[in-house]
Amino acid sequence: MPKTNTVHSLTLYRKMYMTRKAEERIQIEDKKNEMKTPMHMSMGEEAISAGVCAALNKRAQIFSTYRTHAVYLSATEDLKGFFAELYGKATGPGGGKGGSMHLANPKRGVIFSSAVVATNIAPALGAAFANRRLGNDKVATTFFGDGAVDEGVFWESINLACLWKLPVLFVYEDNNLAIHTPASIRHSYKNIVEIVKKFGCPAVKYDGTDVEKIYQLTESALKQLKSGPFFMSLKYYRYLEHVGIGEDFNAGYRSKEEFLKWQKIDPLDTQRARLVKLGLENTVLALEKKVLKDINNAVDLAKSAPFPEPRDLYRGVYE
Ligand SMILES: Cc1ncc(C[n+]2csc(CCOP(=O)(O)OP(=O)(O)O)c2C)c(N)n1
Ligand SMILES: [Mg+2]
Repeated sequence: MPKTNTVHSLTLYRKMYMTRKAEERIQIEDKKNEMKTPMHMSMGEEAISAGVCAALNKRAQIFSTYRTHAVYLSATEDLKGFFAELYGKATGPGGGKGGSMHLANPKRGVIFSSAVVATNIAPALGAAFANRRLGNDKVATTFFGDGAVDEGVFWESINLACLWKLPVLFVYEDNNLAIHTPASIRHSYKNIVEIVKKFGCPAVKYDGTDVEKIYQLTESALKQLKSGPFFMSLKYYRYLEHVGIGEDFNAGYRSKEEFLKWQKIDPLDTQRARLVKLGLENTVLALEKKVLKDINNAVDLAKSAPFPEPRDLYRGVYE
């Protein structure tokens, strides 16, 4: 593998490792009840965010759901801001008022995150329209789940994006669940990709656990955006409960066996094995050590940072 590709493969792994370990740290810290924010964890979906965000790089202009952790860290690698925001501190990118569901940092490519399902789709069209007029190189990208396509705004957005040939990247994160409800009793169709194609939008269905493949897919999608939107459907398995830091295999809507099957193709394990095969084990170990140190540092800093001032209550809300 050429050197540039090696560096790039390590970057993909770093983004995923950072997300997974930051969330494992959340699982420890959250029990202390100092982070007053509902957690929608990303475990299982790291390859999607890392692959797409690495390909977007500085061109990222992301509109995210409330399941923000992987997207935010993959786009920004900003552990300090991440933990500060979770602890509700003034040093967070949302001034401590956004929390886990509203992680955003427009200067670093994450425009906003919304807790209201599907509200982060249509604004990406507006951004794409503006980008085209301004002639800049930004890529309006919306990440959304299989629950979001149950809303009319998704279909209106696909329609308009195709009609106006807007350069929007649609990233459909398919975990087959809207909270506890499987797609089979929500969708009257089996294959969304085939429907989206009928609007005239190039669309592909892909494995959402292989970060290298997702990176390559995004790179090829970026080349096609000049002629209109691109839709990618990426299948993954949500490891944890819908909201919260724990497992929920005793809730009765899915089985632990299913989880164990998906764990065999865990995105981090796949990429790590690849890097080790390339003779990079020591580099990987050093990378992991550095990320863990950065997480410790970010948590310490967040804990000791000040809360926002009462006079800043409305700052950043309407301005
Ligand atoms: C407009 C709206 N309707 C309902 C809800 C309640 N709700 C929160 S998450 C969710 C499921 C969304 O599933 P999906 O889009 O697949 O995302 P995932 O949680 O699987 O990542 C629902 C229905 C909401 N937040 N907003
Ligand atoms: Mg879902």
